[in-house]
Order: sequence, then structure tokens, then C-alpha cells
Amino acid sequence: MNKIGFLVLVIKLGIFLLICFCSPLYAASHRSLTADEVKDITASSFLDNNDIWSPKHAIDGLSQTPWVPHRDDGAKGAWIQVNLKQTSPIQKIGLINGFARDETAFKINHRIRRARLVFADGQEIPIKLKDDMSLQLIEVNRISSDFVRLIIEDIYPSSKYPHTCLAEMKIYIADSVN
Ligand SMILES: [Ca+2]
Repeated sequence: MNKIGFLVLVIKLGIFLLICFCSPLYAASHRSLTADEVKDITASSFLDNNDIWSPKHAIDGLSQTPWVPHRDDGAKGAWIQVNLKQTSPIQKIGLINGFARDETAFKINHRIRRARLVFADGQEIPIKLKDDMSLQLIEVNRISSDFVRLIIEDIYPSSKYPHTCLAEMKIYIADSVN
């Protein structure tokens, strides 16, 4: 083996070891909030006071069930808030936009275009969401808080109904050892 061949081998081995070493650390660096850690979930309103559109559906783990604020409240200023039982280091927020049951349900209702996230220490993070049904992750870098509030600022207009939908709002907690 010549010098270059040996060097390439060393680099490959180094990358392999780096991946082996870092992957478990990364995987363990944060975790999803469990149901036991949620105190409650509230919102500025929900459509027709019908339980089927209530804020609890934003944390039920199902894309096909959204929180839907009242039509007069939905396009701007409507908010949803997850209250935690205790102050925790929040690492990221995961959002699934719209009525993500299927493409049709998605398009015939408003989706969130811009919002801001608010935390207990007063920090506010403006966010812009993509107009699709994927899980969108927002890093917030260990903000210590016992709640996360999302306030809607702007929407992608629907082709039919005047209702804004949010399918899921997930909270990821940083592990204390990292
Ligand atoms: Ca849901």
C-alpha cells in the first residue's frame, strides 16, 4: 500500500469511528415529551366548540386529526398552548401543518404560513412553515420553559373552507446529561 492509499484508509477509519461514536450521543440528545409530562393543552378557540376540533387533537399523534380555531380567529392571532407539568429544556418543536388526513382535506382548509413560538422566559421565535404535510422540525436550543405557545400570524389560503388547521404539535426535550 502506498502513502496515499494508507492515508485514505486512515481517513475512512476515522469517519467510521466518528459516526459510531457520535450516533448514539445524537440519538440520546433529545426525546419526545410523554403524555405524562403534559399538564394540559389550551387554545384561544376551537371551531364551533366541537370537541372534534379541540386543541387536544394537536398532541394525539395522529396527522388526520387537527386543532381548528374558530373561523373568526383562525387566520391571525389564534393560539394553541401546551402546558408542561414542570419546566423542561425544550430542544425542538415538530409541527405537521394543516388538515393532514389527505391532499384534499389539506388543500380545502387554510394552512399556517407564519407563526411565532412563545416560551415562559418571554422568548419569541418567528417561524415560517412549508405548505406540505411533512413533519417540520424547529430547533429552539434548550429553552427552559413549562409551556410552548404557537400564535398564528399568516396562512396559506384554502381553496374552499375558511378554517385554519394544525395537525400536530410535538415537543422534544433535551436530555439533561448532554
Ligand atoms: Ca392530531
